[in-house]
Amino acid sequence: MGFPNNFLWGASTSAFQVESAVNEDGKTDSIADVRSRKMSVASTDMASDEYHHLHEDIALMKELGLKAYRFSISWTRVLPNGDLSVINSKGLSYYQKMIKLLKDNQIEPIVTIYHFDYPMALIKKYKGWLDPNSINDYFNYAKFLIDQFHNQVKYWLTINEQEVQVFNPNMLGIYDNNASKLFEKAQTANLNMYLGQAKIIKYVRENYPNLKIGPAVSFPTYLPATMASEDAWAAKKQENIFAFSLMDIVIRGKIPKLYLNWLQKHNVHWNLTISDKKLLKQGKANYLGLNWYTTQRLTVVDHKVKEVKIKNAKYTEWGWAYDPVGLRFALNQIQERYSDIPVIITECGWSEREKLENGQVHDPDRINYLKDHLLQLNKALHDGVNVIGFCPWSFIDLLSSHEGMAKRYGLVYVNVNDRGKGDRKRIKKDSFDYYRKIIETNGQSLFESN
Ligand code: BGP
Repeated sequence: MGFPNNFLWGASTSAFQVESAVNEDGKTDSIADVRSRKMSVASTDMASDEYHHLHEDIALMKELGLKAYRFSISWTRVLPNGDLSVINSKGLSYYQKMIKLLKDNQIEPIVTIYHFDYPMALIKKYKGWLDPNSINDYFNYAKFLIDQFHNQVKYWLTINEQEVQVFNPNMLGIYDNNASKLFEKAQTANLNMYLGQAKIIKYVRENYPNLKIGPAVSFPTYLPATMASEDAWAAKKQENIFAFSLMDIVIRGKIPKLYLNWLQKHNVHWNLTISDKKLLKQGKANYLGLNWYTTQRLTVVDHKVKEVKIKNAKYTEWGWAYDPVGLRFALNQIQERYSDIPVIITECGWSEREKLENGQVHDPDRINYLKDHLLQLNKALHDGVNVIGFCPWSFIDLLSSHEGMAKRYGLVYVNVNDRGKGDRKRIKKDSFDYYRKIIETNGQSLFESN
C-alpha cells in the first residue's frame, strides 16, 4: 500500500475555462470563445477570472499542497494572429509570471499547448486545421512556447482530446450540412493535427531529450452492456476507433489498420507520403496524459450502438456514471498495450450543481469520488501501471466545455452564476481539505478513513 514518494499530486484547469479576460491585453478570439457566445449558458468571458486572481489562486494551490498544476496556455493570448507575425508580450508575460510563481512555490507546471481554443484568425485565414499550413503554424506556436519555457517546464501536453474535437468538428470551426462531407473534413483536420503533433514531439526529442511530451487523451472505459458478443465487439470497436487509434498513432507512431479500414468504409483515404509516415515514427510521445471520468456500457440495437444506463447506479446530473473500478480497468489496458509508458491522470472528477450555505460548500459526493478513484488508482499502481501523477478536474470551479458555470467540478468554489453574475470570491469546499490531507500524507489518509 502507498504511493511513490515523488508522486505528482496535482489539479487541472484549461485557459478558456478558467481565465476570462477574453479580449484583454491583446488577446484575440479563439473558437472556444466564439462557440461559447452562441450557447445559452455562460460564455468564456464570464468564467472564473484567474487572469485577475493569479496570486490568490496560486496561494490556494500552495495551501492545498499541490505538487503540480496542469493548465493550458491560451494560443491567442500569446499569438493573437495564430502565427508568429505578432508576439503579444503582455500575454506572454502573464504565463512567465504564472510559471515563475508556480516554481517559486515548488509546484510543477504541466502545460497543455492547445486545449480546445484554436485561433479564429487562422480559421478566417485558411480554415484552420483543414489547411496543411496549420501543421506548421501549430508547430511554430508549440516550438515558441517550448523554446521559451524548457528550463522551467518539464511536462508538456501537445493537444487536449484530439478525438473529442474530431468527433465534434464545430470545436475546430469546421461545419458542413452534408454529414459525409463533414466527416471527411474532420478527418482531414485529424491527420493535420497528427502531423503537427508529431513534428513538435520530434523537435522536443531531438533538442530537449529531458522533457516529457505527449497528448492528453479522452479514454472512458467502454464495457458491453450485456453478455452478447455483439455488445462486447461494439465496446471493443468503440475503444479502438475513439481512443486506441489516437494512442497507437502518437505512442507507437503507426496508424492502425482497423482505423484505416474504418475511414475507408466512410470513403475517406488518408494519403500519407513516405516522409509523413517517417515523421509519425520520429514523433512518438514519451508519456501520456489520461483524461478519465467514467465508464460507458454499450449495446447494439437495430444495428446501432447505444449507451445503456444501469438501474440504481450512480450518475452525475449530466449522465456520467460513477465507476471507480473502471479507472483501474482502463489503466491496466494502457499498461498492457503500451508497456511502461508513464501516465499522468490529467483529468478525473465529479460534477455537481452547488451553492454556498452559510459561507461553506459541502461536496460529499466529490469526496467519495476522490477517495474511491484514488483507491483504485493505487491498486492499478500495484498491478504495475506506471502512473506518475494525478490531477483531478478541476482545481477551481470553471466553465464547463459546453454546459456553463452551473456544472461545477472544483475543489474551490467560485462565486459566479450562469449569467456571469457574482464577485468571483474563492471559497474552499470540503473536498479541498480532504484532498489537502491526502497530499500531506502522500495518500496514507485514504487508507486510514477506510
Ligand atoms: C474534458 C475536457 C475539459 C473539461 C472536461 C469536463 O473533455 O478536456 O476541458 O471540460 O472534459 O467536461 P465538461 O466541461 O463537458 O463537463
